[in-house]
Amino acid sequence: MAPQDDQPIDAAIDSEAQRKPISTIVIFIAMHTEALPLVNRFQLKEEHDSLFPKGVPWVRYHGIYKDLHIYIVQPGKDPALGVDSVGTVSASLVTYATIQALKPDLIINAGTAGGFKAKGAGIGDVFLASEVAFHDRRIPIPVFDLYGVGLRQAFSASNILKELNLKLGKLSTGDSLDMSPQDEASITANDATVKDMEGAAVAYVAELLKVPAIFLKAVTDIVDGDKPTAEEFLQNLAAVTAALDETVAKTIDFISGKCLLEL
Ligand code: FMC
Repeated sequence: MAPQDDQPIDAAIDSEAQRKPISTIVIFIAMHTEALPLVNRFQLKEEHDSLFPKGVPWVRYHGIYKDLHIYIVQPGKDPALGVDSVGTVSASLVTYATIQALKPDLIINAGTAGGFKAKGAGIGDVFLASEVAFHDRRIPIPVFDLYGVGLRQAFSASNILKELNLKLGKLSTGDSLDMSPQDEASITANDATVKDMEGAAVAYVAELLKVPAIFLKAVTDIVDGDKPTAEEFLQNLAAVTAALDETVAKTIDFISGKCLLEL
């Protein structure tokens, strides 16, 4: 393991920042379906100012809830194909632009994920990620191999974990919904319980710019089950999104009035 990779991001955030009340939260969500219940719940309004470059499909909602500025950002629809811009490339771009523009105290990457029943995941479970890594960046050269895996600790939010009774698990990220045999071997090596397409990319940017990030992932499909992933994902998306919405809302309530140290 590369020395810089196992340093918890908490250590990179100065203690003064950890003690001041949290005031701005960015929630990065890849799919519109996942974001909509939260936009409605917190009565967030879409903002169309010049914070993001002109012409990009990125979407930003904002509102004030209790003492918090809440932003939900999405990569938006692919300009050519009209589908949500899921995956690591757009996730990292939007996370970068959002941090630069809004300087949030905390990033929450909320979304759906595939879960491994052998590791205790069931449909509708919401996991808090303890750490995140990539499973599709294979570079079999010493040290580059570790760079490819890109293991990073999530901000440790042990009180959120306890208070909301969430499951804790490792998250593995790749740019495919399905799982090739090579991906499977890397996911096993990553000891992951959940698998998504954005988490490790968000973690990379958050670490670069020293913003704490937590990852809330709701299980839409069982990767080591017998149903085809795409079918199971689409079938469960609406119901699981409701579970995710509940968890994110409770997380926001818990965060209100607290500082990073208290999470
Ligand atoms: N594998 C990878 N990603 C996902 C998944 C799975 N079994 N289920 N749900 C997801 C998430 C990804 O992060 C994407 O944003 C979206 O849902 C699927 O395109």
